[in-house]
Amino acid sequence: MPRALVTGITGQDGLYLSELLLGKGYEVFGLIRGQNNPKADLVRRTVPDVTLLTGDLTDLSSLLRAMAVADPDEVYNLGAISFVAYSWENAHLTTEVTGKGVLNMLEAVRLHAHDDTSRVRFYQASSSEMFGRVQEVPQRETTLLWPRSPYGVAKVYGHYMTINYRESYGMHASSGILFNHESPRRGVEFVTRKVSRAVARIALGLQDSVTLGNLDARRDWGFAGDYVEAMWCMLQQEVADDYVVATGHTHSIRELLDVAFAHVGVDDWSGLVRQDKALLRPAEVDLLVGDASKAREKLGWSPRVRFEELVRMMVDHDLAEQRAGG
Ligand code: NDP
Ligand code: GDR
Repeated sequence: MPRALVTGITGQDGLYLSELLLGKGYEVFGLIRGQNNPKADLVRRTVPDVTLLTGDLTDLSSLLRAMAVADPDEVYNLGAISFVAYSWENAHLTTEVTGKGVLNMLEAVRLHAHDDTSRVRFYQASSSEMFGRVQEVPQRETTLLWPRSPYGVAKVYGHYMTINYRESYGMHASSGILFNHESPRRGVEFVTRKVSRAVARIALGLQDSVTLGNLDARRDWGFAGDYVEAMWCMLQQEVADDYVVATGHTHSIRELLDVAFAHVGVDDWSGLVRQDKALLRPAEVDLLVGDASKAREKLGWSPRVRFEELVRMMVDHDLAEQRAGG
């Protein structure tokens, strides 16, 4: 039975990836931080077969302990402070967790594996946010990185540290440069879920409007359930490498609003959406659209769920959740 250690187990991707790995017969260990983490119950309910180990990406000794207990064949480093807007207000903490946390996890793998570093395969959750200021469209593995947020800068550090451990120690370490991926499990702070939840509540008469920031930014949005398959595929390759994972289609926040409101029968949402300058970011990433041809050719991966279907899935989930009392 292969063994996997997943950091960020309480997050959107941690849950989908755990389900995928358990379905493939893995023994799965999940790193969970904090004393009495409020999301522990959700993990226990959703993936009861996962063994939870206490640890924090900022605490190397806890990572070494987790490695000793899990003794994994594969490590998926999904843990991070992942909300871009928050990263300006908490830049040092974001750097510690999202950036240096990767170094800590790589060191824990290296020290645990002693000289035999290829024994443990490592996945790093890199991000399209690393592309930042538009240099090339669509963005691919070779596109110049120009991050526009403390989060993006921290991810670039983690990305290059992963490559460095591959080149320095022969570690089987891969980075997935994943574009935005969403689902009904997406945190409510992110724009897709904020919109799907608000649209459901407006349709049910529970709120009057939703307040957003920049409506013109464009994102390449896919379904998280599809994207965790790409993570797993990367670690099954003979040689470690880096891959863009994206749909190749881009949509604005306005288009997201069009699809979400249309699903509840509202064609003109202009009176239901407010804009607040406080929600604009100090520096914005205007346009993301990825070229995933390398993942398609080498991993045989392609996304299944399209944008419209994804948005409708999220609104339907939120309608059901709100009807049941939120
Ligand atoms: P979430 O925000 O849903 O989950 C983040 C996870 O990181 C949570 O489980 C959180 O645990 C954990 N975490 C936070 N701080 C620490 C810490 N100090 N030590 C250990 N764990 C910690 O993110 P997603 O599931 O959406 O994303 C997974 C990864 O992929 C992240 O690294 C993200 O940056 C990256 N990514 C995500 C994309 C997306 O569109 N979803 C796209 C590209 C990259 P806790 O319950 O303790 O808060
Ligand atoms: P992003 O996702 O920053 O791309 O990072 P988010 O959903 O937060 O923002 C997407 C775009 O929507 C605009 N926007 C708003 N965003 C939020 N959250 N709330 C609003 O009210 C709002 N109004 C407009 C933003 O300005 C932005 O342009 C996500 C995270 O999952 C990262 O961890 C991951 O690395 C990247 O995707 C790829």
